[in-house]
Amino acid sequence: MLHAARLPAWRWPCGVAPGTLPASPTRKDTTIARIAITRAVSPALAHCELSHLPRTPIDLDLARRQHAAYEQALRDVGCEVRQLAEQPAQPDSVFVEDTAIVLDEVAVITRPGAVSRRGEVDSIAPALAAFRELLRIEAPATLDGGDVLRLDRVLHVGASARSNADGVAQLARLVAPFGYAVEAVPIRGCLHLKSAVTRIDADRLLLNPDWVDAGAFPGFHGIAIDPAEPNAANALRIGGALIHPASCPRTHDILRRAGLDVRSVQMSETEKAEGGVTCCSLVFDA
Ligand code: CIR
Repeated sequence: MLHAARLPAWRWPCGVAPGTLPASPTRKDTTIARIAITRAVSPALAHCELSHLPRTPIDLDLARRQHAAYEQALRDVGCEVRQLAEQPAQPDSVFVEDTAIVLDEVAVITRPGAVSRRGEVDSIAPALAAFRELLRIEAPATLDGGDVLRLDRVLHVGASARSNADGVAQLARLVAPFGYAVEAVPIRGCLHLKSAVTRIDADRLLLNPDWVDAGAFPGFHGIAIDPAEPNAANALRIGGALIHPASCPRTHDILRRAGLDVRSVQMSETEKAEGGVTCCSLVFDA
């Protein structure tokens, strides 16, 4: 049930002015809304970081239309979408997932592994400060939100090219007081842990067994993607629905046969920038 009326007044998308939103979280409120923070596609998206894909032309207008449809899919599954202003100097800034880890109790502002992405965090922090106490990953640590898979009270962190051992150790120290354990997970051949595995319901994971071992997640049953769709393991679970890229129809069939409510979204242009469905939002209960 959504009771958005009890939330702070909404004043974006012209940028977040620190101080215009409440300085401290109001966790005692009994009302709950599911918030999805997104960011408008940067006009510089074509200059994105690429690790595993060759650079191919990105249609910016199509990227923006697809992003709008993605935001509509978030609304359709019950989210209140709050879009941050575009960052023209930050090509990858649509991928807000990498800038923060939002837990029930606190939010951790990350220090992205790609130097070109460090400027993305400054405007995420005031946006999240309306809802959570903020903690920060500090140099020399690096951590991308796309590497953090929360499974109940365990935060699994991909040992990727973006998240270093200092990042894992700092995260562990920051969240231990709130009852979370942190575990590093080896990955291979992909950008982030959540490129390789995401949670699809209470006890099942969707994974690409070429990129991560199911044995890293005891107590969870792994469903393998269709091998013809290596990027299919990145699914965004919200409530009982699963937002999933339209580029992976074979895996949709697997998921539907497994009883899941799959919501297909076209993501071709952000996929060329190595982004998936989880990357484009930070979803949490207010
Ligand atoms: C990058 O390489 O950082 C971006 N081009 C893609 C980031 C995708 N984010 C994610 O998987 N969480």
